[in-house]
Amino acid sequence: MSPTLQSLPFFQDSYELRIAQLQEERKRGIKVIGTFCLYVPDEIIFASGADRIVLCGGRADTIPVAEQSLPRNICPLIKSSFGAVIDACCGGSLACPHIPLIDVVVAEATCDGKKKMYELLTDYLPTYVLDLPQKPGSPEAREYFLSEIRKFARFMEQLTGNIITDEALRREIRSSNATKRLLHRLFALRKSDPSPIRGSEVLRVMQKQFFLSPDMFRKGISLLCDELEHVVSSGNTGPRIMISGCPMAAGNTKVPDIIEQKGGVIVVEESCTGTRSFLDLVDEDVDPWKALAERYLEIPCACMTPNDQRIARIVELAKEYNVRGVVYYTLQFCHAYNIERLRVQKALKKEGIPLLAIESDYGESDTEQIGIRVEAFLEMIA
Ligand code: BJ8
Repeated sequence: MSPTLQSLPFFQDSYELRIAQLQEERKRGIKVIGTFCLYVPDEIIFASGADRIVLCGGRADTIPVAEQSLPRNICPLIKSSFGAVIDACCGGSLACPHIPLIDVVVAEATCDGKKKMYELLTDYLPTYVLDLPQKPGSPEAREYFLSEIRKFARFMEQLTGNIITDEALRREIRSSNATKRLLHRLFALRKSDPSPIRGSEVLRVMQKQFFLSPDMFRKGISLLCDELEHVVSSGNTGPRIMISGCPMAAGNTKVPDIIEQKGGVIVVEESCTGTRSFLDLVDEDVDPWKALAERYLEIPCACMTPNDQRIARIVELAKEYNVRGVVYYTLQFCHAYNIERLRVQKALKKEGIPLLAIESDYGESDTEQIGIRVEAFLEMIA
C-alpha cells in the first residue's frame, strides 16, 4: 500500500469544478468540443479558442441504453460512450452533466465499431469526423493527414469565428508538451522500487487527462510529483507489472484493482490512458502543422498497420520499468488489440518476459475468474 497521498483528492474533486468552468465558458460563447481519441489534436482545438473534453465511456450503467440501438457484441467502450450521449440527450437519469455542454463532437476514423457508432451519433450531436490513413509509415500518409488536420482547422475556425495562427498553434504545442513533460516526470518516479504510488491511483489520475483543462491537470500533476518525490514507500513490493492494451476510460478500473488486490504492483501502462498519450512530444522547432501531423501519426494504436513501433515500445518499457510480467488487456470484441497480442507476446517471450492475456467488459461477472488467473500469474512470476 502506498501512503495516503494528499494530492490525489485534487483529482477526485475536480469533476464539479470542471463542469462549473465549462458552464461559465459557454456563457461567454466559448465552444466546447467532445472527443473520443488521442488522434484528434487538442492543440488545434485550443488554438481556435475552443475547449475540449473527452467522452470515452468506462461506465457499465450507460451500456443497456446503448444496446437498444447498437449490437450487444461490440466493444464496451463504444457502447458506454454512445449510451452516455443518448441518455443525456433524451433526458435520461444517468447523470452525465458534461454531455449537454458539448457543442460539437470531433470523432476520428479508427476502428470499425467507432466509425459506425459516430454515424448514429449525428442524430444526437453535431459530429465532425477526422479521417486517418491506416498505414501511417509512408510520406503519402503524412501528406494526407496534414491535409486532414488543415481541413479540421478550417472547420474549427468556422465554428469559433477565430483564425488559427501559426503563433497560436505553436503556443498550444508548447503547452501540450509541458503537460507531457510533467507526465514523464510522474512516470519516471514510478521506476523506483518500491514504487511510490499504486497503478490504480495513477490510472484514476490519467483518466482526467483529457477531461480537465490543461492548466488544472498540470497543477494536479505538479502537486502529485512534488509529493511523490518525498514519499518513502514501504509497500508496493509485489511483482512489478506492466499493463498493455486497450484504454481504460473513466469508470473502468476493474483489472488494475484486481491485480493490486492480488498483490501485483502496476508500474507502467502502455495504453491511451498511459504512455501512449504523452511519451512523444511535438517538435517545437519546425513548421507546427507538419510537426503535428508527424507526431500524431506516430501514436502506436493497433488500428494502424503495421504497428511495429508499438511492439518495440512495449519491450522497451518492460525493460525500463523492470517489470516481471505484462498483463495484456483487451476490451471484449476489440479485434485490433486482441489480434496484435500475438506479436506482443512473441516479442516479450524473446526477452523472457511472460504475458497474461485478459479480455473483459465492464461487467462484474468475470471478476472472480480474472482474480484466479491473475493470482496464478503472480505466483508464477514472483
Ligand atoms: S488511439 S486505442 S483512443 S482508437 S473503441 S480500438 S478498444 S474496439 S479506443 Fe482508441 Fe484512439 Fe486507438 Fe487510443 Fe478497440 Fe474499442 Fe475500438 Fe478502442
